[in-house]
Amino acid sequence: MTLPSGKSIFYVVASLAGLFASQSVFAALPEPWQIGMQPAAGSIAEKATSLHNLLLVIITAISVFVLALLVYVCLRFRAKSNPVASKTSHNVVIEVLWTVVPVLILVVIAVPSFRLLYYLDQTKDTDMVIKVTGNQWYWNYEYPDEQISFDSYMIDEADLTEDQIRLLSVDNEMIVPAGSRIKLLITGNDVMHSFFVPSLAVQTYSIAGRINEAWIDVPEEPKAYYGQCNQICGVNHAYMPIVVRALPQDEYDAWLASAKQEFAL
Ligand SMILES: [Cu+2]
Repeated sequence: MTLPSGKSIFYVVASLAGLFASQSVFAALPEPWQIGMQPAAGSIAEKATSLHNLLLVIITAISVFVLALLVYVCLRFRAKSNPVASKTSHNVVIEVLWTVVPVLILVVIAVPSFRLLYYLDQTKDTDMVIKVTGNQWYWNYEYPDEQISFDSYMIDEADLTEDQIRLLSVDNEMIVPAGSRIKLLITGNDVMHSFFVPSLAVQTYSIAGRINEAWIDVPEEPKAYYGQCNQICGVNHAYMPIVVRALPQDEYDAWLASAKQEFAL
């Protein structure tokens, strides 16, 4: 028996890794048993993820500290080991500490938090505009500069093809050029909906008679970003998913040419 060469082991590992990663390479969507957030796509999502990671460290440290204090107090000051209770009612040092330390922690949280809020509040240097309208129970995408508009319905489970995803795939996806920055004008036609694509870190209410602005940075690689309506909007709320598909510029141009035939306003 010959031992497998380093090269062939590499190929086996690489192809296995490819097998497991294939879905996540081309798509950002929820995975079975997922615990963490979806991989961040675009500058807003990256900043949101790093704030989330910072908060996770802080809240974990606080929780562990409080738990340790509780355990210590339960053991040290129980009746058996501390028969004569202390009569202390004030301690200036401790009171200053438990006021100042939480204030400092809140300041540490507030600075990156406000920075992120202001960052995503300002829509700057966008390449194109897409108007998103929530309906019971589908989305409509309008590209005002291209004079096209189309509805996007979920594919029924019975009609799914092999490469489509149950409850997430749609008939007409929101197609965008990879590597672009897009301004979203989000509105509604009936009840409230919410346009939510976790990997792109966009979650904005869709409300009739009101236009909410948001923006997304679409990364360079061609990929599909899956999302769902995130505001209970009636009996089919769970069946109005969102697919934002980033295509290379030439494929986007080809799609746009055919869309102008099919979806002209
Ligand atoms: Cu909904």
